[in-house]
Amino acid sequence: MAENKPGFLSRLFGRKEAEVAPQTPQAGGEPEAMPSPPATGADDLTAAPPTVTTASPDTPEENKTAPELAGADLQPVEGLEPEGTSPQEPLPQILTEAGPQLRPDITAADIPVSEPAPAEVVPPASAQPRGWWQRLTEGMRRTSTSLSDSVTGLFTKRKLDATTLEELEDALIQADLGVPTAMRITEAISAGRYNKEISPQEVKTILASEVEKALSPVAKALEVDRSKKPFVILMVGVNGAGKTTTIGKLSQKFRQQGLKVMLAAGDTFRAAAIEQLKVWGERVGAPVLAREQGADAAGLAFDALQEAKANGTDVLLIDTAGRLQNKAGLMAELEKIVRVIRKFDESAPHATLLVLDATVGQNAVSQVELFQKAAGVTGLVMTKLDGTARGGILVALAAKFGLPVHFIGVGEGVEDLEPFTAGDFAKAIAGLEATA
Ligand SMILES: Nc1nc2c(ncn2[C@@H]2O[C@H](COP(=O)(O)OP(=O)(O)OP(=O)(O)O)[C@@H](O)[C@H]2O)c(=O)[nH]1
Ligand SMILES: [Mg+2]
Repeated sequence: MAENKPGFLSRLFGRKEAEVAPQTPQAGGEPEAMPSPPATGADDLTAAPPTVTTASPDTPEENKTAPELAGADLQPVEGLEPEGTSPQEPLPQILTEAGPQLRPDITAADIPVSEPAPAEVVPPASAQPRGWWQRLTEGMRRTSTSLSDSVTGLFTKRKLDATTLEELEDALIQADLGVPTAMRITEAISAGRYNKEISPQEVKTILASEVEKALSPVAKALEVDRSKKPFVILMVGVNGAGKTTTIGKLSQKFRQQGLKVMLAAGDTFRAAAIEQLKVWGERVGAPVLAREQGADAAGLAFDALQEAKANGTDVLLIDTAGRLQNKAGLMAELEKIVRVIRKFDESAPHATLLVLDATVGQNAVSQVELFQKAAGVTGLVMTKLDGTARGGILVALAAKFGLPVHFIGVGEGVEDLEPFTAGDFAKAIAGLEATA
């Protein structure tokens, strides 16, 4: 239950690696190639049939195919231009709160939650987890692996000389803060203190203040523009980053704000991914538009927009398959999804959120670069900051790209998504106690 959860910051920097099981490919690791679906032709959708709603024809052929094998034979869509939603294409299945047809082996119980039952997905304020500051303060006490440990260790009973400063700069770079920021922080620490004693507390304070300065410009809330109906959010990222889970968490937040939410199961590559989103939809009380495995993701996104518009949805969240940023064919497919969405609404997607796994460190830089190029990323969400995270990379990303950071994920439960705030994050990095 929420009441027993550890504090936010203890999960942010204090847990051992063994306690989480990050699935994201590491930089330099052999990427898992994502199979592509057949090009069913959704790009030319200006002539697509209007609204596709609740029809859900059986597709025995597809269903006979084992999920893993079905996708493996499929080719990337490079060079293929689709020709509109084919009438033969199976129609999407709209699931409602009342009657989702879930796979029997995957149930809502399989998704870790900090909330009890789907019926209580919009809990009253009193049922919320402990307050932000309480969780923050408790979390700080358990912080053991933050950057401050290595940084402040350097300064115990030592004067601030050139060697110490160099070591400090190295530690900051090791912590993924990026060379320019590491240099700036070192300069700020040395200013007026050269050859003098400096206390670990002073170092922490300056470090936190410099990190906060670097992060403040990017700490921006995700604003849902109510004049856009639906407000379309596209989730992108590499395999296992936390896209689907974050969709579930975000949906819960939107539902709590009284918004009508709809989900689109745009990861059509794996049957399990579709089922996973359906379970989240059931949990948070949001209908899920899904097609069978192998369906065209762009066509599905288009239909989801039509449906969302027709039924007065406030926020449409579109899931996508995980893809490695260096796989050109798969990135082209993402471009296609965006292109098709824009055929319906030029201003959409209104937010394209890149979900970054905090455990990957430096690889996040190329993820931002290439996903931004393909999909026009508008904001970041960093997940798994409760694991052995390398959250320092956010500082480097802020300096290099200046993209807004909206949320951080600090657990697998539905409530474990916190708005990103520069000061708190900076204190977590520096190992400072939070102040209420
Ligand atoms: N500890 C922790 N685990 C998380 C967090 N966010 C997601 N996860 C877990 O990470 C795993 C992958 O999450 P998914 O949401 O399936 O990731 P995805 O990006 O949709 O993955 P693909 O669809 O395979 O590309 C799941 O086991 C999640 O529970 C987080 O903030 N903290
Ligand atoms: Mg997913």
